[in-house]
Amino acid sequence: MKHTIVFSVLLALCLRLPMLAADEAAVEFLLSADVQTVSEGGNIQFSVFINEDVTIDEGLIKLVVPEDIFIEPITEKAIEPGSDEAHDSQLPVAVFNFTLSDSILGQEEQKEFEVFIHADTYIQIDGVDYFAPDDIYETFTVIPATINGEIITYCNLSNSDNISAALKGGQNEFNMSVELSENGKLIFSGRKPLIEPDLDYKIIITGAGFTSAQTEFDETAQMKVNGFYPGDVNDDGKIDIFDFNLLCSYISYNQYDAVADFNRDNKVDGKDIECFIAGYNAKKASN
Ligand SMILES: [Ca+2]
Ligand SMILES: [Ca+2]
Repeated sequence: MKHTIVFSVLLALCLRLPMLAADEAAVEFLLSADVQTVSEGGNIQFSVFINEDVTIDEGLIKLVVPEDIFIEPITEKAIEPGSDEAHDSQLPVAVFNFTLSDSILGQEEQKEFEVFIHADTYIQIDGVDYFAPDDIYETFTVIPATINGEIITYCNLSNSDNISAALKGGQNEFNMSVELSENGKLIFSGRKPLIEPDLDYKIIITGAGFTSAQTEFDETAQMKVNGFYPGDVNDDGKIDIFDFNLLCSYISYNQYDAVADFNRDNKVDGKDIECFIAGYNAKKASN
């Protein structure tokens, strides 16, 4: 009797083993990211798939992520016993959403990272555990976050000479570049620095012949800077008769000075008077 039981157990094992081996060979774990390139402060999603149709009894899906680049990442998803989750190759067994810190790169222009499936990862199918190999990974590239916005100029400019933009928060000031877009809009842009949450940040625009302007930094909105008015020749923050007299004297003496060349066409002439009037009126309307 005892021998019969032992024999039966062995027979059962023999019948089962080849089947397990076949199954184990067939279950493959796959990892994919929704984007290949992500900005500092941006989001990236990783999905773990099984290559074929399975019903999972239970399991644990775990990732190995680079240190200090994601904000409070949750890297484990348990599939509770008795879940009986049906999956096919299109439906991920686990999805992980990560937010990148906004200060990963320092001065580097970009950097590549890898996320692995942790070797503790397993799924149980029909009572059998299938572990993930430890060499399944996905790469992604982090690039700097940038900020940009439009500077309203009240008259059409030929170039962006002698115009500066900066992002300022507390004692920190970061220079932005300023350029004219193809459709003639004046745009400031630059790399987004590490934003300290307890500081207020402003975009500040200055330029020869213009009143300086500033606007609250708001990365969630399309920023527009108003108040960069042409016409302040003597740089006292006002646009008045003194500026107009200076402008007229430059024109009548045929003299060039960048402070009176509001439209940046390298001439001081009637077009700058038009800019002056536009700036004067816009400033007056805003008061
Ligand atoms: Ca003035
Ligand atoms: Ca001009």
